[in-house]
Amino acid sequence: MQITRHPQNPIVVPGLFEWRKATVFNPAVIIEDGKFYMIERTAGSLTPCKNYLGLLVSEDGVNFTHVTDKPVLTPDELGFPYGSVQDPRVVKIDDTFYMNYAVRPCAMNYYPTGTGIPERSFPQYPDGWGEEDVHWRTRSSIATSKDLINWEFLCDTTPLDINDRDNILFPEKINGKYVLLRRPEEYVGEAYGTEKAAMWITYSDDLINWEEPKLLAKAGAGDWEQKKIGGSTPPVKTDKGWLVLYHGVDYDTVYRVGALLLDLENPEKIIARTDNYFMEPETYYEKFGFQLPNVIFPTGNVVKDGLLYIYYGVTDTAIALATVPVDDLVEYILDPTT
Ligand code: BMA
Repeated sequence: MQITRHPQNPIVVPGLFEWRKATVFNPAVIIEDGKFYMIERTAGSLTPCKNYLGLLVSEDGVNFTHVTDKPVLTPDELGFPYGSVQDPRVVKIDDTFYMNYAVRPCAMNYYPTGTGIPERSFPQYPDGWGEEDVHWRTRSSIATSKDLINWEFLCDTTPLDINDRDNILFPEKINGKYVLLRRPEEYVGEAYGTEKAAMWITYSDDLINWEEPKLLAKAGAGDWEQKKIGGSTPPVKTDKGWLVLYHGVDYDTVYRVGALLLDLENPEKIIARTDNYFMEPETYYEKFGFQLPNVIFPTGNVVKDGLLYIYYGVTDTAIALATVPVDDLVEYILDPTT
């Protein structure tokens, strides 16, 4: 199996507008009317690291330009004037776009060290912001749109008192229900059946009320999943099952990418899973960056002409593209010796 990194990588970089002059990363991507639309996570500064979402468009999936010079979603609009909106994932069901995103009600200050997770401090904010523990945790939510530009809050998909990100909707209902992946950070220990933060799955009739989640996939025995795993990209429907990319984090905070194949009718059933990662930080732009070294973090994937376009944040600094024939990746998950 051959993963091809695009020679123009990183294809989207910071700059141009105040709200994206420090970093851009972890984008959602969807094809609509034959064009590629990207929703980027951005920051204008690291102190505080307040993140916004911007919208870009491309004819070829490689060369992107902004649809608007303003963010399409800000923490302020969501009711968090000092917050941070992060890691969008977009699907379209019927005529509506649904975007999962993570929110930190208060943004932290980040001081990169060049060696791993940046040092952090907690800014002082007015009006009681930052006084409650939940203000510094990450919750996840869904917003809806008809045009990808105007977004409206729909619901929170996680309890507000835990850290829960990597929430990802399936692009269609299964057996009449909406299906969502989650990654509740605190659901670890004997009672939860997993020692490390894992991928969970949940269902809803109306997108508002979600069932108790069920454990879907735990961190495997491989060194690359030492700390935790989480879902990465919206599931892609293939003949052989739902293709889901996921990330694993090791003790050195290196982020790598593996994949799952889930049963089309019963997505709780894992048909196959890569024992090992199939992508890891290799190139300069994947290893060295402004924020966090050795991070590749896919959040968007689309299929065009049989090719899976994988869009991923690199070092929380820029956005890169890799492609692979979708059938080759599926065959690889089913049999890594192919
Ligand atoms: C994860 C998320 C991602 C980020 C990654 C590396 O926990 O916050 O958004 O890209 O860490 O910092």
